[in-house]
Amino acid sequence: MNNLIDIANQFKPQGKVIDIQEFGNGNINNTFLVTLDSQSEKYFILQRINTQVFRQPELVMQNMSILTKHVRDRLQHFPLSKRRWEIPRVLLTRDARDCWIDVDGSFWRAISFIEAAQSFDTIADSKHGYEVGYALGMFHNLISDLPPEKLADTLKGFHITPSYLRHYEKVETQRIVSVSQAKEVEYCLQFVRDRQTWAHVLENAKTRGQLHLRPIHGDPKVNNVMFDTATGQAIGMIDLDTVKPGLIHYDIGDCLRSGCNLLGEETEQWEMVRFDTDICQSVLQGYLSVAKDFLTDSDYEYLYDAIRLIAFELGLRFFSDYLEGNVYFKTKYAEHNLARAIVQFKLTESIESQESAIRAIIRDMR
Ligand code: GN1
Ligand code: MG
Repeated sequence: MNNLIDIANQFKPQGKVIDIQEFGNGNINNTFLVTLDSQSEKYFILQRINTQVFRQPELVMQNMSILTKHVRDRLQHFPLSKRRWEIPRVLLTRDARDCWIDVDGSFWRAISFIEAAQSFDTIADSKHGYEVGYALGMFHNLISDLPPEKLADTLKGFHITPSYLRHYEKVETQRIVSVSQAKEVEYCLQFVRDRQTWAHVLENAKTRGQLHLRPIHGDPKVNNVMFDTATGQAIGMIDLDTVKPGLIHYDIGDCLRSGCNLLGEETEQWEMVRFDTDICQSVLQGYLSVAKDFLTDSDYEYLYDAIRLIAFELGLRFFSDYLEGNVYFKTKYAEHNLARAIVQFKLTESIESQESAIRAIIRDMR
């Protein structure tokens, strides 16, 4: 705790640090909420970046600064008339740096806390779904004129499904865990086997020039959308570590795979996992209410595949990590990543079984 207070104090807090608590449930970084004895800014967020995952954390900070500056400039010139919109601010250290490296070599950074706002792990109803879609659409809208080459590639291979497959093939042959859950593991092995060739769908479309790189959020799951506590309106997206050039399809797919699974990605009730098409419709309506102008015909063509693929891909990432001995995602027990993988595979199955309904929703919105 003392150590944490020392680190928090590096970021010139506007008052005395009176409390530091673990915050949120991220799978990669360590996040803390710092409470201050202050009238003006009562809280800020302190994070230790996992440098096993983000090998060049300084580039993560660089992307964050470029993106947040771009959004702030846009909003200054074209303010949103009907709602509040927030983007976290990077807080600087006493020597005006955007990070603090501690004695152990850990990489720390601080960002502002968005007041009078909250996030949710699952979507409650269609109105909530519309707002989640609106948040991602507005996020994309505000950066649609930011050239993607201004952003660094901070996480090579992120959301490139064929790279995850190659990695999977490697760990699958050199499994280091003793596999006790034989039935579940066999289900996952077969599940991946059956979808191996299709998994190239978005990357092939990119190679053919049908889909183009743009700046993306990278991790727009439901609990990264902030809601105003009074109005219930979405007012911003947090967790900007994975901002980088990519396909907006990764974002739309990730938002829908997380939002339309009403049991949430940590559920233990695998058999009950469904992809809710009503919520899908409301999320897409919210998204398109602010994103229609920059979607091309090809973008629409690949939306269904994106939804199916990102659910499959996350399942594949969890499963590979399980086979490898849980080296990437934080886990609470040995089979945690296996359980998470099955949830995503069941969700993928549900998406596949509703393909015509999902395609019809997309078609009717064009
Ligand atoms: C990770 O750490 P968190 O929860 O923000 C992961 C995402 C996954 C997500 C699944 C850098 O995000 O890609 O979708 O877990 N982030 C990284 O919950 O791999
Ligand atoms: Mg994240």
